Amino acid sequence: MMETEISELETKALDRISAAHSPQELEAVRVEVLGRKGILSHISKDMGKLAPEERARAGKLLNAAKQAIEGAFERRKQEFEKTALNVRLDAEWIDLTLPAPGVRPGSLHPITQIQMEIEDLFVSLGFMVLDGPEVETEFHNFDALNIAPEHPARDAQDTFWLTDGNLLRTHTSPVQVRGMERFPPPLRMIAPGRAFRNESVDASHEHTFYQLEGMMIDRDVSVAHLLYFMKTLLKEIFRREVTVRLRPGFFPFVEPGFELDIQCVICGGSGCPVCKQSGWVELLPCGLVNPNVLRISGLDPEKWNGFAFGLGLTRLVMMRYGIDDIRLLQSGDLRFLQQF
Ligand code: FA5
Repeated sequence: MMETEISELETKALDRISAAHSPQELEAVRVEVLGRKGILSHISKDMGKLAPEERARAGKLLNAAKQAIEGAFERRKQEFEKTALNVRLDAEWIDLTLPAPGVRPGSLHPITQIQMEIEDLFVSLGFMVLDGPEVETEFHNFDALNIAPEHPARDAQDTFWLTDGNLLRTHTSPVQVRGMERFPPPLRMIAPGRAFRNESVDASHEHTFYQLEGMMIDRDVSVAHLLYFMKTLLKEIFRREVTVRLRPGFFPFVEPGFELDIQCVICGGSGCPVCKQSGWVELLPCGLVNPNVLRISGLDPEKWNGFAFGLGLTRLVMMRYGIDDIRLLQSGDLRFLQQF
């Protein structure tokens, strides 16, 4: 009688275990069948009432049933755990080859981009690219460029003087001098970099801005050579017709000297804060190297001459992209920078 009860119980329990839909359902079956107050322990208590012979048989059967049910329970439990793990792995799977969400790749600053374009152009024309210190000596920034001691450019209002007598270079022209000191002629060099002036800041003036110096020393260099290189530079950068004008300009280190201005692309020449209502933007002062400058650097002006120019790189970037305020360029404002 008890034996039938045990084998029916076993079949039913195994069916319920395999039919369980969730770990909770499975656990309920375990408590009900295998638990301390469960059916099996109930039956085992009842066994005390049986005759010893019958008890031995039923005991064996009960143990076998218990083992079978426990085994089935363990297997089903592991199945549930495996499924749960797979679900979690699926949900947490990350493709490490995808770009991280929300992080935009950066880009080069527009000044750097144009600087690199100009460097490529001049390298293709046989020029080398030189670097010079931003903290300069008075000699390289002024004396060697034939700028007299009483010249107003040396004034504390324009120049950031350092306490040791050096200064923050006011232009990239001292790299001309360093180039001549280091490399014997013929010499073709450009030198991009920062310049610093103690000036009040407005839409077209910064205290820290970029220039790009250029110099060519050779025999019989003429204004025609200078204009050829300046035109090539502007054509390459703007890739469209821009109106320029050339007028005499005075710089102690060139003779003759010129100012090459570009018609303001912000207002089309009608006048705005960038061009100070003049319609023109000073961009590219240049000229033939003053013989005194050659002499100071140890070159014989009877044998060598050349041209030099000092491109206002920051202003060029403004004209190329139609930027109407120079302060945007070094503002670090991502809304501005992300456009490039
Ligand atoms: C000079 O600095 C000369 N060293 C240039 C030169 C080199 C002439 C070689 C002849 C031969 P200037 O002070 O004009 O020149 O400055 C050159 C350019 O730098 C200007 O045309 C302008 O485009 C730019 N610039 C000057 N001051 C500022 C400023 N505060 N902010 C932004 N750009 C400026």
